[in-house]
Amino acid sequence: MLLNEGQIHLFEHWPEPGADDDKKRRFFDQVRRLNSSYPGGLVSYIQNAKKLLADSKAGKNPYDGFTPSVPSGEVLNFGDDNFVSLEAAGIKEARNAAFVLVAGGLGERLGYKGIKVALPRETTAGKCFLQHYIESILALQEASCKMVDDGCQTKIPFVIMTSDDTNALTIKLLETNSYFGMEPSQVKLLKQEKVACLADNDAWLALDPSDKYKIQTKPHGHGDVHSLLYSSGLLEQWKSEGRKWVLFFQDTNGLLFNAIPSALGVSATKGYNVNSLAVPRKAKEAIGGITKLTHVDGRTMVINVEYNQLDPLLRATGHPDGDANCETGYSPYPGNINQLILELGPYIEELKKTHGAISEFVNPKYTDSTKTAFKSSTRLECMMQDYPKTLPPSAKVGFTVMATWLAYAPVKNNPEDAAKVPKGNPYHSATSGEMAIYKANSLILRKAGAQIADPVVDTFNGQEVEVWPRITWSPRWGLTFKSVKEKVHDNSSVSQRSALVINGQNVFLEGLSLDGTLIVNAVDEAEVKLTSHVQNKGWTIQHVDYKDTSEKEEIRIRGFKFEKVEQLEVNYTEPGKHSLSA
Ligand code: UGB
Repeated sequence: MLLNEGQIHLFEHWPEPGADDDKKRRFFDQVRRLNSSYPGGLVSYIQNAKKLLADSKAGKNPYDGFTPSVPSGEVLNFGDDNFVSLEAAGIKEARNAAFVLVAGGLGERLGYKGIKVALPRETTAGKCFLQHYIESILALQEASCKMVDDGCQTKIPFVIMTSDDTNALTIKLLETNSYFGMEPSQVKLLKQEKVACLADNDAWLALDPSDKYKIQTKPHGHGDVHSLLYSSGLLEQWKSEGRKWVLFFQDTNGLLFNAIPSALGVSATKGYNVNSLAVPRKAKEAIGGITKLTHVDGRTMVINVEYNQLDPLLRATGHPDGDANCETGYSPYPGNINQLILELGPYIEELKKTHGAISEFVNPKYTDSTKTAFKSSTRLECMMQDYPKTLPPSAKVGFTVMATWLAYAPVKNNPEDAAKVPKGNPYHSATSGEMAIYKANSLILRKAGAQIADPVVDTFNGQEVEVWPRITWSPRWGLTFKSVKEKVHDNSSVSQRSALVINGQNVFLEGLSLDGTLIVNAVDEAEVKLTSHVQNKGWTIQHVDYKDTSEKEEIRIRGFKFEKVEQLEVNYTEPGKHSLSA
């Protein structure tokens, strides 16, 4: 098969039969794996590569014939009546959902050595992203079951797509933390395989420079999640259990679950087969733009145009300024945050046709303008948000826009690159990712009626950010705006230098006036009212330089740490009514 596809170079250096037999077997083991993990096998891979490489050499625009325009979608305003009723609709549906986290990427832009889901979401409570995601799914499960009140025993399935780069560390993180409270049977890991690298325009497979019996491989992209789900049989299993929705999300967005209930509510009430979450996008921001594409033949689709392609597409279609902000100060194209909600039934029907194969692209770096040689080997890639590209025009494809402060704060850029981001554009760093949690929680409490002090501005690792009071809570406390509002009363206040951690479901802010650090831990059966003035020296923020190797990497990348000078920590372990008074 390899010879038929013009790959004789793979064998040219082989010695006579009998020599290097173990290495030759190992080579074919790898070939077998590469063949079975790609829809259509290696023959398809090589043929697709030849076509895409020829198109790339010819400078063919993948959007040839398409004109972009600004699509219209659902725009939600946090906390208004529509938002609250959509959240309620979403919570009701959550028991029929399954969650899929794509976490196969190494996060090269962040330069962090471990897996990104093990990073702290914020360092006040110190929980990692994976813990927060699992606790959020469990909170949704509990709230959804309570809402239908039929003694529901449903367990929301949680799939994590890993890769060779992340699989072992993800398993270790789950096992050493008892799956963060989730039943291990609820969690399934699907490992994506890398794909073969391509050495030239003829799609010759590249050999590993350090091992001539090994084909060099690189990641194929998050689009693999569809074929893996299809071949795992999980989709059919979920359908037989009566599930209706599959929610996809990425590794480091600590705000995402603020947006899940209402977005799921939009999917359910609008009957969307595909619903993408979006936020207002700054021109040149490294997130795709959701765009309506109209072909000369009349076809239209609403789809993500990736950040590196939006500018050339706009310039080629009569927008000389390319990817630019409009009078609102934002790009007119909403920013894709790669949180997709797919309706399970139509998703399965589509995958039966495609087997989960997603439209691919290739991005070779050529040595010169003749485009005859590559600087280094390349490979085909695919993106999960390209799923709607193969859908028929009858498919209901929509999107939901929410405020960035509420829904999107990824951790992707290392401190040096973040500091170079154009002024006014988001940093997408560990610093901004953590500060965004405090801002969102402060604004949510404000909207619920509490008096939360204004932020101060400070600079960490060269990034100027707003520092709000360090307020954080477990997902079971504040899953929806309604649940927060029920627990917060007007006369509570938190000063700017304060930190407040709430772990417990029935903790009420009733006249709390906090100036310092307060940590409240309460069992479910305890009903705790925070009614008094709490004052102490609290936790101060210390600057940390990212080059300071005496600090842990997860601290260095955020540029600050807390000095825990004084705090009040209260633990309510007994059922009944309690109140924290002076
Ligand atoms: N990922 C995998 O699981 N496997 C892979 O092979 C590669 C990645 P990046 P990217 O919302 O912020 C995406 O690298 O691809 C996982 C959208 O394409 O962080 O540059 C990886 O672990 C873009 O349109 O992002 O950009 C991570 O969880 C925009 O929406 C996820 O895939 C942008 O994200 C994303 O990988 C965004």
